[in-house]
Amino acid sequence: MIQCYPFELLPLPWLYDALEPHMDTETMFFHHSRHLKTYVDNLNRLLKPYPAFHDWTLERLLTENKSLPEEIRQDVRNNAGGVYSHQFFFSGMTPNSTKLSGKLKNALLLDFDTWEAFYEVVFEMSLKLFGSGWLWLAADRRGKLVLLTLPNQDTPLPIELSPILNLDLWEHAYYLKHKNMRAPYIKAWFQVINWYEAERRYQAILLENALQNKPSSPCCE
Ligand code: MN3
Repeated sequence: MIQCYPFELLPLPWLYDALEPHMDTETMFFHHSRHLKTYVDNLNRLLKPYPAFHDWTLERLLTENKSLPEEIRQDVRNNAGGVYSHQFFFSGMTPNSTKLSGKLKNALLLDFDTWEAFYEVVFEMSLKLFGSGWLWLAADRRGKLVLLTLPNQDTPLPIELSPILNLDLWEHAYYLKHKNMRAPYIKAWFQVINWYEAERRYQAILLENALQNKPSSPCCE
């Protein structure tokens, strides 16, 4: 779905209590209706006086952030990043039971050998991120998987990585239920990852990469 100014608070793909007991109702309510809404409102307020950017998508505001006027550049980066990351995070979770499968499973096992090894790396990286930020599973232009953590509301888009999954590591994502304990929250996230959506995203990235790498003129011998 292509979104431009004025951005809207999109509804969650499920009810606030749908991810219980893994993600609690109160956190989901505040996370969506307060935190995400604030990013949406701030982004609209920032862009309102700049009609030249009203047809820019969230992705473009982030990848071409350096082209924005300096006085709004960092705030747009933070708030467009906040909108993009949260929408991506929420739609990457589901109350339905899904399984890692397909091309993403193959790529993941190629890099990490076993599911357990992948789990350990994600867990450790998420635990180690100091301060607020996100864990991202992304793919590069060749479809190779990349795991990284980024601070604040930064996304992998400006460094030419296409995201597959992300995990919110800001304290507001878990404090109401787990207080200062990040580890049980990371574990809970693994219970609600939408692996079908992750596979759909990965296949879309591979398709786009293939189209971009296609020679522009037909090869004739
Ligand atoms: Mn958040």
